[in-house]
Amino acid sequence: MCGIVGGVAQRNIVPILLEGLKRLEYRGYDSAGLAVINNQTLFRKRELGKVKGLEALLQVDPIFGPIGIAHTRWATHGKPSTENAHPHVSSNKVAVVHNGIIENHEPLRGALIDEGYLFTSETDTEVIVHQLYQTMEHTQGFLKAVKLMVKKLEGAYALGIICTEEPDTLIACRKGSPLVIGVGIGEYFIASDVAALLPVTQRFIFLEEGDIASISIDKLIIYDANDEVVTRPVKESQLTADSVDKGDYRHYMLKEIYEQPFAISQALEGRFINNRLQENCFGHKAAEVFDTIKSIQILACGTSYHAGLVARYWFERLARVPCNIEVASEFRYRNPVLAENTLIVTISQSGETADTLAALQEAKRLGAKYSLAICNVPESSLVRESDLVLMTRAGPEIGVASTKAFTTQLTALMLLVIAVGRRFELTEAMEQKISSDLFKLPRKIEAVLKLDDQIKVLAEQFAEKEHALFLGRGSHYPIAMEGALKLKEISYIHAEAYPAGELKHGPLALIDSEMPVITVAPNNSLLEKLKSNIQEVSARGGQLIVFMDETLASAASENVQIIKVPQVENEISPIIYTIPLQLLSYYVAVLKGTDVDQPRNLAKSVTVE
Ligand code: HGA
Repeated sequence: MCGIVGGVAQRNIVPILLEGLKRLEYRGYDSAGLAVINNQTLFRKRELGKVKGLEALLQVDPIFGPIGIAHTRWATHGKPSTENAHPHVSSNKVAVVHNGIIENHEPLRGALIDEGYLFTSETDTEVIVHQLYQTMEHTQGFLKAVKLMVKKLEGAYALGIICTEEPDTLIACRKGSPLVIGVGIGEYFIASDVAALLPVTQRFIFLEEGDIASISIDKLIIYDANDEVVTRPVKESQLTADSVDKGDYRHYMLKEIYEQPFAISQALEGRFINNRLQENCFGHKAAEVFDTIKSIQILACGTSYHAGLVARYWFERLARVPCNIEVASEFRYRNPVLAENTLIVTISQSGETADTLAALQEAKRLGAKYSLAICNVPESSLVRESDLVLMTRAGPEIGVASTKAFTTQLTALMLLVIAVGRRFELTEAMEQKISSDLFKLPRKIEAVLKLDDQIKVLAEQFAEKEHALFLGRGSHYPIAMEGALKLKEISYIHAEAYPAGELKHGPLALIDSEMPVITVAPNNSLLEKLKSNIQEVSARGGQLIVFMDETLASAASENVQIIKVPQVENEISPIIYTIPLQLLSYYVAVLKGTDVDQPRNLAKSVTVE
């Protein structure tokens, strides 16, 4: 998604802006640009493609200035092009960078065109800058004009704005899209996430909904949604500039796959005493909420949705807790019926996923009394808007294709199953068993990661394929879905997942010798059923790759390859079987030469609807 960086400094801001943009590249984008003011004159550079293209442009034709704004754009309105790249300007006096969508851009644009404003892009963003310029013509002062202008905007925005008439002031606005202020020494910066600013500060102010900040070198004033001056706390980030480095790994994704043993141990750290889960890890109101609830409604998107699907199996099978799950973007417009005393559980890596946030709002509108967020970013909107929270503690995840965020979400969800399940049919003995299994996870994952070389070889069979099927049963069906999503996301191979029992109801027609069928086959009560499904594929000449428990007798044949997965306890097995599928999609993508960490068309933190 779009990334914003900006700042007012006692030095040339351009290198800080460029470094910030590079640190936001992981979010996914199609073009980049920046604007600075120097001696009351606005200078702007924009380029289609990567930040390094913009950097090259600046080397040939440099610009300088102590105040500026910069942007990586992920197009929503208007194709990726230099003309549509931000910042957008009006009369070469005002410049704006924007993250979000202005829903009423069409009527605003029409009215501005009637007044003679010339539009040079297809974006919704350009209306903001002309609307501001138009307001300034009738208003005293930059800040006052911004306050009046935003009242005309419908939709979501984070904005960074500079203006030659007040060349020492940067204005930042937040409504529906995240924005932070970095507090330097005699300098201030803004960004859509803290990662952009870590080389210049670790002190951050998180703007809240409706905030407008007026920022100059020696003064920061924040106005809240009611136009009252407010003081927002300055928070110290634990992250350092190195936290988001690739280290010796070729891609962030591979680094993050290998970080999973540590990430999961962090997710468990300090949350148990003698194999008993301490419920206060969900927040001080946890016991009161869990005592009241009668069912669970999970809301999430993408990979987080798959984590939720696994959790539904766990909630119902292990603890008999009624559990529903729905894709957030469907839930929010479906006008669903919520049973009384339902706990809304949202799952999002960034905590800024626009659809999930909106679905939570919708659930509250429908009368949901309690909400709980499973999230990786403590300062995020989702965390702020939920009654209870369980942080996944995965650490920064930079690869667009989620890996460690997913397995830590699953770990966190299992903790929730224990906490809620105690009030239903999860016995203390079961809790003890699950807890001790969870603590074995880091070692087990280390063992699974040793399959790396074998999977690298396996990946060679996929590089020329156009389609693949993934099969699983029970709580491993969502793992097959996640495997298919990973392969799609980074290798662009069309992949679909089916519950293995569904195969004969249609997808079996696709099977031929060109179709790889990846099957997740742990040693559980569904194994015999799954074996029959494997036979159905094999009998029709399908190419089977079966990830199977090492303790099982293998039945490899000409068209059935077996990859032995270290033996694992039943309940945590979905977490384990995720790992080889992550490695498979990674190595296929590397062989295909795709942009593994920033796959085409995708964004990391999906902050638009
Ligand atoms: N609507 C703007 C900004 C898009 C955005 O926020 N993407 O994450 C545009 O299309 O330029």
